Amino acid sequence: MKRRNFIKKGVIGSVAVGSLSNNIISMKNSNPGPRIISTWKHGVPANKIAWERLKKGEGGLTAVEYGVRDSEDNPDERSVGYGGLPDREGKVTLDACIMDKNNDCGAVSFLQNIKNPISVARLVMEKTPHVMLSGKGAYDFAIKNGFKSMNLLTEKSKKDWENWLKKSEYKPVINIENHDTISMLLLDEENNLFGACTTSGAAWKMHGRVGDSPIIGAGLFLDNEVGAAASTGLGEAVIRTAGSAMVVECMRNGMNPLDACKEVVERITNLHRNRPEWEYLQVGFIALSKSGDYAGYSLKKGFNYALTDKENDSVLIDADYKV
Ligand code: SD4
Repeated sequence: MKRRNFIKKGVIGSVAVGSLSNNIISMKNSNPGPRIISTWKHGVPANKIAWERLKKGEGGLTAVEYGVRDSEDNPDERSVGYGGLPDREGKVTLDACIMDKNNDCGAVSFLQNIKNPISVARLVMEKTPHVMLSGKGAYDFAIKNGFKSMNLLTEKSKKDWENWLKKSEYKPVINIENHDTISMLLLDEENNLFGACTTSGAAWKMHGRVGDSPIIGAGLFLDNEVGAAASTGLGEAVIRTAGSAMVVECMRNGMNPLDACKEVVERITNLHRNRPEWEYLQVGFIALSKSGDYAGYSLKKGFNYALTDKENDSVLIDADYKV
């Protein structure tokens, strides 16, 4: 199906607003107004902040940036930014990326001692000819642009790391107390898409390990003609399947967001069923189409995501799951 036809079908073929329980809403028209979805329960306050920024006219990019910064700033969110769980050497290393309606994007990976990697990612996008800066290069760039260096390892995270060292067993917990990487997708009043994703990555990873979250196409992808998708969970599995890009591509080929997420989770399942990490593997996707349809779907139970729009003041939705 040609791209234009697909988009048109999404508009003409849609029906009245459905219920939240079936995880997908079909829109009455092509301008559903602003809509924001983001992963996990920390998406609830993050969406509120993004929504306020959007309402003030600050634009979709600033809205997603400051939305996810809420999780980066919060030391009680143990898998994003300040207070995130460290790698096996006790270092907190951060990954983030951001993308706008024009496919412009910026990312940082393996960044240490800077609290807001998402804002550094935005600057990479706006001030450099590159898409991603990593490690010391990303840190130096941040410092040069006015970011402050700080210790991101809180006492709480240090204690958890010391406990982990006793067994030193690497088996990422499936849903870490229901909070995890934050990925946010936003559709603005003009039907333009924006996205952001930020994390401290898998706890107890090897030093230097980079996950899916800063990789455009893996942790986050959007095509302003089709839709946007983002992931959470075991990054290696998402990278192996180019997860978020594939969700968007499935939408381009006519699938609704829920079916697109299911299709990619199915591919991940088939690839990993016989691998040792299957035992602890969890991946989840959120997707938002150009016409405002949205969904969340995960491999295993426990994934949820936040929705904010004119009718929903940041509600938490349990995602459907495969097994
Ligand atoms: C990663 N996807 O680094 C991220 C972290 C995450 O559950 O979402 N973990 O693999």
